[in-house]
Amino acid sequence: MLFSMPVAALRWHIVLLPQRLIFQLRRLLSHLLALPFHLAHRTLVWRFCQCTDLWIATIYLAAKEREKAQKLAQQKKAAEASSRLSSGASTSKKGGSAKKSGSAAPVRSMDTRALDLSALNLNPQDAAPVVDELPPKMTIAREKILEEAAKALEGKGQKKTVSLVVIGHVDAGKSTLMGRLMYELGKMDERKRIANERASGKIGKSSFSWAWEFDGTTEERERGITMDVATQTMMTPNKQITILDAPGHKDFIPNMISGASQADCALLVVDSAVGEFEAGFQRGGQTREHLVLVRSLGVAQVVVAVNKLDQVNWNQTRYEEICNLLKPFLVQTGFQPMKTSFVPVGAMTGINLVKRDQEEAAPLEAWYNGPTLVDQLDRLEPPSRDLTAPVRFPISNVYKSQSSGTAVTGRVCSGVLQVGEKLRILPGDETAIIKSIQTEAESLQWAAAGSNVTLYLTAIDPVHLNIGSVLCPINDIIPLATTFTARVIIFDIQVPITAGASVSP
Ligand SMILES: Nc1nc2c(ncn2[C@@H]2O[C@H](COP(=O)(O)OP(=O)(O)OP(=O)(O)O)[C@@H](O)[C@H]2O)c(=O)[nH]1
Ligand SMILES: [Mg+2]
Repeated sequence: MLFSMPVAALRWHIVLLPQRLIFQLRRLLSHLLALPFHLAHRTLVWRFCQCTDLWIATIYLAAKEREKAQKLAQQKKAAEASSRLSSGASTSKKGGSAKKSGSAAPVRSMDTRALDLSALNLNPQDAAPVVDELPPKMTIAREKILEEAAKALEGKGQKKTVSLVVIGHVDAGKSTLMGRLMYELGKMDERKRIANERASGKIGKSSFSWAWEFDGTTEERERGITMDVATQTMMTPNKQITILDAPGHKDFIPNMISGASQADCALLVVDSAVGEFEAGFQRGGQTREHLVLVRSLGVAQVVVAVNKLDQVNWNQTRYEEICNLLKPFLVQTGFQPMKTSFVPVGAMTGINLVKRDQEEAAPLEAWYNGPTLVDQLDRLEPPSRDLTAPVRFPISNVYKSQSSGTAVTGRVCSGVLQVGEKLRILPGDETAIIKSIQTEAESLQWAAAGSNVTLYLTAIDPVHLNIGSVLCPINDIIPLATTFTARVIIFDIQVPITAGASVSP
């Protein structure tokens, strides 16, 4: 393409221009010769001139014809190339969102440098090759995954994984507690701490600086409340814990439920300040509501962090009062006393999270010598996981990432899945292929029951992916049902519900 113009110009100067000059010279010569003999040899000379003209014109036309033929051949070649390209484009459309994801995995590679598309007047965008995406293949035998997953469950060679939803009344200090814990465990560095402290101070929200580790959106930071579940991973001596920091405000209960539905255990944070604990624990308070919700979603173990004890001067009586109010309610909600534990903490100052050797911890040290919060979390036991059952992956969130395409997040409830596996999306008839599996920390080849992961999918249009849909194996889908039994939890109602009453979801 770059060289086609100079070559054409060169051809014109080297071949055609001299020919035209010769043509003009011969014409002049023939006229000069013809003049003296004009009358006598008029016919003869005229014919000679005509012949000369014809000869030169023939050469000129032949050159022109050759040039035209070459151009036509190029056009034909380019048209063939273009039709091959458009057939490539239609193949990628079949792949649905795969093309839109913009991920770099070209299916066809065509050497466009060899093609001269100039004659087609295509602009560069039209001529660009359409990038298609080859779905990855399954590479690991199912038996091998099952073997490795079983080893991980037993904690052989690696830490057991547990997911933990952080719940409690609004402003109990959930995000502050988790942010500070990240710092104490070395997951948040000093630079980040200082940056959060400065930036939160600038907008007059310095008391929320620890919470900023989890409250990441501008709106959350400006309003000083958590609105959606934020996820991070932390390591305790024996466990790898996925933290799901849920919102406490009642407006965001659906988001809290989405977090709780992905959790094995719960960390309930309560504010020990006088009047604050009571506000969360009374009817309609989120301490009560969250506990009922997590239990009904299958969570059986709960750690209660009694927070903000600095506000009551680390008063032991207040701590015990709170524990005594909560214990019967926990039993009533369905938590076994064996599976509940209590720990006094000061989230802001980091007291009794990982250690309590700070000066400010002295009043607590005077009456408490039990485990720290991390000790308690390290004792959480993951529930049994059904590895051999068919895959069930309820979608908690759907989004489109610029680099990797369509993504769904959630927890593998049962079975094992791997990169390259084709899954059915229920309800509906659509299928998708797993392009990659990600956790917060790493990229995986496979994931097993109990893992909270992000699946990047290919060969699916994102319109078919909805929160609440379930991914299943294509040959082992959730059976269809015409009736089902639901357990409905009713919180505050004004009028009693009677048989036959119509309800809206
Ligand atoms: N005095 C004192 N204040 C605390 C402590 N922990 C948290 N706070 C304050 O409590 C307020 C609320 O903290 P957050 O961490 O945002 O509370 P939250 O439970 O995450 O709130 P939502 O997620 O919106 O329900 C902030 O102003 C914190 O500074 C503590 O140990 N002592
Ligand atoms: Mg919060």
